[in-house]
Amino acid sequence: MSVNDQSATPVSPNAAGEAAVKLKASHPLALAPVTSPASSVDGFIREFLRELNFGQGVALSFSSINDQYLALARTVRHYLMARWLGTLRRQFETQAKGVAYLSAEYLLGRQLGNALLATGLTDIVEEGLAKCGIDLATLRAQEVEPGLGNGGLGRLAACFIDSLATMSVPCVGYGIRYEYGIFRQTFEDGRQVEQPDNWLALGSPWEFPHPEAAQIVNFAGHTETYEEDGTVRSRWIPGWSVQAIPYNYMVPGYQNGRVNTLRLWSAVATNAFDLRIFNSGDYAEAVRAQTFAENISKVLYPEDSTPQGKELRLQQQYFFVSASIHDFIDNVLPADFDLTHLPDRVIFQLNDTHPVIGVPELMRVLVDEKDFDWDDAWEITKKCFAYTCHTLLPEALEVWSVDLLGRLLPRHLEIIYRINDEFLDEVRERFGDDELRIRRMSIIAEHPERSVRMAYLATVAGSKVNGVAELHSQLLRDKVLPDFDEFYPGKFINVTNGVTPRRFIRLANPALSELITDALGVGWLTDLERLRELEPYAEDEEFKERFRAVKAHNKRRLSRVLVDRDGTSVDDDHLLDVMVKRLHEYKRQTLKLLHIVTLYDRITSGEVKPADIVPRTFIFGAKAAPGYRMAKEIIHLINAVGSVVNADPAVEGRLKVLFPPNYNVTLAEKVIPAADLSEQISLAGKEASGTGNMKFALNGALTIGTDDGANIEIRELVGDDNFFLFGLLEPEVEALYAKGYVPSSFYESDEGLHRAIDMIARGTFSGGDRGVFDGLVSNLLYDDRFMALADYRAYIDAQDEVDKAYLDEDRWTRSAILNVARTGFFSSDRSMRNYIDRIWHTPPSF
Ligand code: NBG
Repeated sequence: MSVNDQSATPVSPNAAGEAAVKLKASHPLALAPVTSPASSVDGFIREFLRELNFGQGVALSFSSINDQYLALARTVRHYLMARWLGTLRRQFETQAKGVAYLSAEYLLGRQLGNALLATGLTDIVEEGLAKCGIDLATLRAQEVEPGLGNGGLGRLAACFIDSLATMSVPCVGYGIRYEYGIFRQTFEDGRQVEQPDNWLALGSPWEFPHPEAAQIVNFAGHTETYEEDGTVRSRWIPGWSVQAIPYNYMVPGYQNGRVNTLRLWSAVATNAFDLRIFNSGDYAEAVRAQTFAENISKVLYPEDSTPQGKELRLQQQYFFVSASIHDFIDNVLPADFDLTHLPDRVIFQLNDTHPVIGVPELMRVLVDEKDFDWDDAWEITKKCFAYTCHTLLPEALEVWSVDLLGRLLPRHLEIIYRINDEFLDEVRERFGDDELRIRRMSIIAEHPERSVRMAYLATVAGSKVNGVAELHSQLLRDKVLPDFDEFYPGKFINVTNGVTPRRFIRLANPALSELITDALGVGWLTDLERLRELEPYAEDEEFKERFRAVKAHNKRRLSRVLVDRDGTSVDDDHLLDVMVKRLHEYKRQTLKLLHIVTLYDRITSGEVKPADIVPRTFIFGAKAAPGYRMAKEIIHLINAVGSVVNADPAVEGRLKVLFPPNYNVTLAEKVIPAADLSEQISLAGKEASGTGNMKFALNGALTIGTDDGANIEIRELVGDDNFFLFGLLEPEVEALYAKGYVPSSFYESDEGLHRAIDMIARGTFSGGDRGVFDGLVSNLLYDDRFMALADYRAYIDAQDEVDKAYLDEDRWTRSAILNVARTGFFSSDRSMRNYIDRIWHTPPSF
């Protein structure tokens, strides 16, 4: 069969032996091809050139890098296509229970490398392209990553769908196709400036729009009651609506022939909406309406862990959740499906509170549209949802004012009220008229304004509620939702987060992967606990030498990237000390800065000789929410300290501070494998889990960290000798708050701290201008909500221990190897197994 035949000819379902399933001719499954293109270098070249010539419309000799990248992406996706359609077909046939992962964010990272890895085509493609005179790495670098998430929460969703595909578990990821993802960060005079992230501008070869499968999503209007066969029913008369157009993305499993789907929704105006206005003759108004509708999926809110209660955000949430639930019912289930059995077919996993409006939406669909009795509908709904909480910060728990919710989604508010009434009746039945308890547990808060507590709604509706690390889950039960834990014994569980080893070890760190494979053989990438078998190699001189060579190689690779993008570099012989994560006060980038300033002070004051300091390069990577003033001041200070330190001959060759702008998944894949030291220094009890911490440990960095989030589990696994623990424990933090925390007392009593803060206040890093960092300094001295000053001395002492350990090269390498060997637990495959066994009950389907 020729190349052309293979990829272009639709095959009828009957010819493909699918007589058992009756599909409409228009059904997407009816077009499933049965073969993939040939997996040979020549076959690849033919396919690639065909895409370049006939898809992209250019000859090789005239093609740009972008042409080549797009043609390559389309060629690679052809290889996945048969598997994708096969997966969909089998899913439709078996009707096995699957996961519908509802997440407002997916921080995917680049797709090409992952698709090549999943198909096992990297070598063939590299060779084929080389024969055409093209360098694969250059084309990979051309890809703009889809930054459809802020940080850990969105990246976790991406890791989870990767694991589910790799484990052959049916899953559809549902989310929003933001036209602009997380902003592109630049610095001007050291200050963050946000630029729009126009990730779609050069083409988007990984997506498949399906306008024919659009859903209508309604908003506003009013509700009314009517009688039908003697029952009073409600209906919603919406005020306006938009269309949700699905864009499908392939989520390939790792070399297992499975491809799941990520379905992201894009908003456009409905025809009816336009027409009404067009007919009134107001063309400009009609165009405005279009823009209004399209605004819904225009931009990702750049807030991480601190949502603002903006109307457009609620619109986004309802938009994607409503479209997804309808999509599942209309397109994934067979036409005659009895929704009583919905819990046997799907579990909607709520990734934080953003999709919680899906609970009243499913109730509305069942009761108002499908004529279910309320109680029956509630029984179904409770079995169909589960909720993951990702935070402990009170300001991060979403609430929506009743006023706004009632205006935008009047029927949903009625439904929430009824859910709440019935829930509180149950509470009264159990605990009597304990009004304080009722007020505490009500889904509706009365102060400071009447509002809906989305986490409570999710807890009442969810079959399970999970936290994301042991400590977080425990605090969630004991501190955030203790009444609910008492009321629903067994509902709260822990599932510690994980990360995909495909992207964060195999793709990000090929040199380490090769070393591991040389030692263990293949198979560890889908069975990460096997890294344990590396333990004996921590004593093997040859292995240790090779391990060090891998780190050195990764540092040089990072250095080349930094030279290219920013004109900065990492010195080979420096300890590479890295803090990359969103900028947030609770994560305490300022504490890291105080350490740097202290080292700088030690040298410039003559307290220590430069030669006696372990040379370090510090790397920060962090975006601040554009409206978060203090976070932006901290960014400014990091850059200010960097400019002074990097230009001072007194510390040359000993200290260097780098802050590459626009930290994203692509940069993470270069920074993490090069790091020696991973900074995980949040105030104990504030970081729900962290996932960066896991990526560093798996790539052989040692952690300096507090007793917080998943750091605790990392330390338990790697052992105290291979982890630098410091700082207050969570109960000590609580006790200090209770006693009355006075940050200035730490400043007064610790000379090093005093000097460091004075240097900032005096203008050492702002050209002598004392005013520049006033706000930041007084915040530290008189508020310091996250107790950086209280932990300063312990942190500095722990860093001095780091220096000592680093000087003993043999000990350091041993610890680094043990970090890799003992952290296989943090594979997202393990997290997924926990969700499957304890929450979803969705076994692998084939
Ligand atoms: C974040 C937490 C992290 C955690 C990720 C993934 C939010 C609301 N939460 O600690 O801050 O690792 O979620 O669970 O973004």
